[in-house]
Amino acid sequence: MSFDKGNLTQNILNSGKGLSDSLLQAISSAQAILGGLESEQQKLAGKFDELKSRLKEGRFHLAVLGQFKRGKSTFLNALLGEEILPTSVIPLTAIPTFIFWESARRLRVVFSDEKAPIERQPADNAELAELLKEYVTEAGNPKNQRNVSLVEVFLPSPILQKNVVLIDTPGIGSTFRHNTEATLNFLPQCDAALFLVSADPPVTEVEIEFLKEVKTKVARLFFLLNKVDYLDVGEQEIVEKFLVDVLKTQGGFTDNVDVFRVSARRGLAARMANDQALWQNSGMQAVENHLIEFLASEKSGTLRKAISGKALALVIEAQMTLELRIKAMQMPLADLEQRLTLFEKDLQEVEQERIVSHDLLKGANRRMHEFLEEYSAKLREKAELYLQSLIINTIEKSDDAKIDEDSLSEVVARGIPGYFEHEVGATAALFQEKMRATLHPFQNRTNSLIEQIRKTAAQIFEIPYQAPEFEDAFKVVEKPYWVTHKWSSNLKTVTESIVDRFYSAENRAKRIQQRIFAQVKNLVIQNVENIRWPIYQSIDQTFLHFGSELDSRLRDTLEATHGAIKATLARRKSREDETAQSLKMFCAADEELGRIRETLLS
Ligand SMILES: Nc1nc2c(ncn2[C@@H]2O[C@H](COP(=O)(O)OP(=O)(O)OP(=O)(O)O)[C@@H](O)[C@H]2O)c(=O)[nH]1
Ligand SMILES: [Mg+2]
Repeated sequence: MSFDKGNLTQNILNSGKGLSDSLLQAISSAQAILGGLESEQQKLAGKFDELKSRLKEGRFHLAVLGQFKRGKSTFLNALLGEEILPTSVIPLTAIPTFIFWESARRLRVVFSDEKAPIERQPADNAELAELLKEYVTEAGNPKNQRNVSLVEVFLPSPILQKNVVLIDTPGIGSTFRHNTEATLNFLPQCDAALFLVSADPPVTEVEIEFLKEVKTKVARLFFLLNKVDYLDVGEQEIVEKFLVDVLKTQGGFTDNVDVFRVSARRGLAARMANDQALWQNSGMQAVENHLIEFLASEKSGTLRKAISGKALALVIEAQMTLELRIKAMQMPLADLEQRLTLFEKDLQEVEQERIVSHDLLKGANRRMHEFLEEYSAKLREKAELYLQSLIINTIEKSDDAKIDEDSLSEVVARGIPGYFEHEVGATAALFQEKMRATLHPFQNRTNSLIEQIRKTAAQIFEIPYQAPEFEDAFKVVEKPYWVTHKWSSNLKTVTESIVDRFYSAENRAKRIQQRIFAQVKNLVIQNVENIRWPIYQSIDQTFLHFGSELDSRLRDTLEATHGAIKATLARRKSREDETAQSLKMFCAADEELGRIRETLLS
């Protein structure tokens, strides 16, 4: 315990030094006060760390999407005011690139295989641009042979300081379909997406199809009509009207569609020449204002409200622990002993309930595994039927004599990624929901035990009762694994048996079909296993994490109530003379927390 009243104000001032943000300051002050007290307060002080990092993490994720060569990378360079992202007249960006704010330039390349990420600190933007070319472009990294899964760029660019993360994505519709899949997978984490189309041609079928998928994944979608420098104002109006019509009639957009007309190229030139009029004229100013100023600050406002509420709940909880200590110090010793005995009787009941809950949790874990096995068996059956139907359709369409195993293998190999990519997403979502539903009652039970302990403590020791704020203990352990997953889709080359030659064309086709079917079976087994095994592990880890999280919450509550009272009693018995001093200190801390509470409420 290293807290004294004289240092209190200094402590608070120091903790908030250099922070202009009042919420961050209130959080840091509460943390500083609690950090100098007993273990139950120190634990609460630690919980403020998470709030601090969530404040910092609450960045606005904005992805730029569109068909290849629409000018996505040029647009982002214009926003950044630097020529960093590679741009070209041929399809270029092959890897999603995330751009974050940081005071020094840095590059981080993350791989989809076992390789450790690469970190670089380029001396200037030119070096950074060169490095990026090596990893994110089709020319530097053809067909993604380096197995890069994403690239992170850290830059001291002013726009990023507005708590925005910009994401450059590979253009859709080029020959690299795997890049489109990669883009679709991270979209749910984006707060908004900008969809770039350009005047030449206005909008294509590929874009409309892609948009339909994007629409289901991103909450806010905006359109940029880029390259308007090719058109005069009259033509721009015609193209914009055409775009809006197509989005409404074919893209399924019913509400108003936001379209910004820009010339990213002029915008970039404006930034390079520091020409404000040209920046305004290029249409970039309007986009910047709308997206970054308005949307990002809206998000940050909502986040701050939520965090301020959580900080308040923690301060209130801390005050309850302080008041319990204060009461235990002020009460006559005999009285304190008596009330403690009463409290302990009640706690025995809580312990019984905790044990029962643990046994029930084990049963739920077992049942979840049984369900997974049944589910996987069905998945195998379904996948096999699907792939068989692909083969049968192909055979039916071709002449029996001309059927060859290589082209049938091709059909299967092409069908597998799309099919399993979908199944993996659906399966993961299903299990996540099922686990959440299963675990929810356990969380409720633990929460009511915690409430019971606190209510009893408040009643017996006559302090005001404060209802705690409960966090969700459910967390799926395991990262989404479908992003980087490679599907096995290659059938082993089958050398046509010599015997086949003696069969009629029809029988020969049948024999080929049988052989391919047998291999499809093996492929299905492998691929379903790729889905089943991570989920199998995730179930166990999630249950384990959940069980220990609930236990530790219960332990913390017991420590903050029963533990604190017992410790005070023991200290009073051995060092009664120190009590007066400690009492003063706890009262001062309680008072300061009261002031912070008022700030958070205002
Ligand atoms: N005229 C004109 N050209 C532009 C504009 N914006 C981009 N371009 C050009 O369009 C070409 C493609 O630009 P990029 O920024 O590489 O396009 P991208 O969408 O990132 O392309 P991918 O990465 O391949 O998907 C380049 O030659 C740019 O200079 C613009 O506003 N006007
Ligand atoms: Mg690009």
